[in-house]
Amino acid sequence: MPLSLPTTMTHDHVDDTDMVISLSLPMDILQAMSKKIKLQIFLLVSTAALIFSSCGGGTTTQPSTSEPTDGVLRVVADDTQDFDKDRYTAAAGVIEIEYILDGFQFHNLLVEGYEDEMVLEVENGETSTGSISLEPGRYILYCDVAGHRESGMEAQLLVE
Ligand SMILES: [Cu+2]
Repeated sequence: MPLSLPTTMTHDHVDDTDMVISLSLPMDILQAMSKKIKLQIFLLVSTAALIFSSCGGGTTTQPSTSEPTDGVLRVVADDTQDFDKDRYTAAAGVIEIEYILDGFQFHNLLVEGYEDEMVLEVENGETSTGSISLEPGRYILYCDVAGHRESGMEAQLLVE
């Protein structure tokens, strides 16, 4: 205990060991208490941070499955003959669609029953854009290249 040393040296008539014990004991308790409090505060803060980060993570990752903020419906196709999602959503009216190819194979994108309205085609990492006017309802997006729809290039489109 470095703090108790000067007091024990100046008061030589007082028993050294008593002074050391009486001075150092409350110090130890205080230090132990403050350490405990600090630990509790640290745990509290880290727990709060964990809750906040998990909440924030949940809200930031969630919107990707729903309607994009800029109103553009993005569909990503890849060479495994699949779309990035099984279900897309869009707002009713004129829907802007961005068909992004994450690969090289030729793919197209059609809305079942509306094949005459829009056909988007991509190849070699291209992005094709188009628009289609749809009423609220459930639609099917697909690629009509032979065998692709069956392989997984089919997705739901919910128009709200
Ligand atoms: Cu395809």
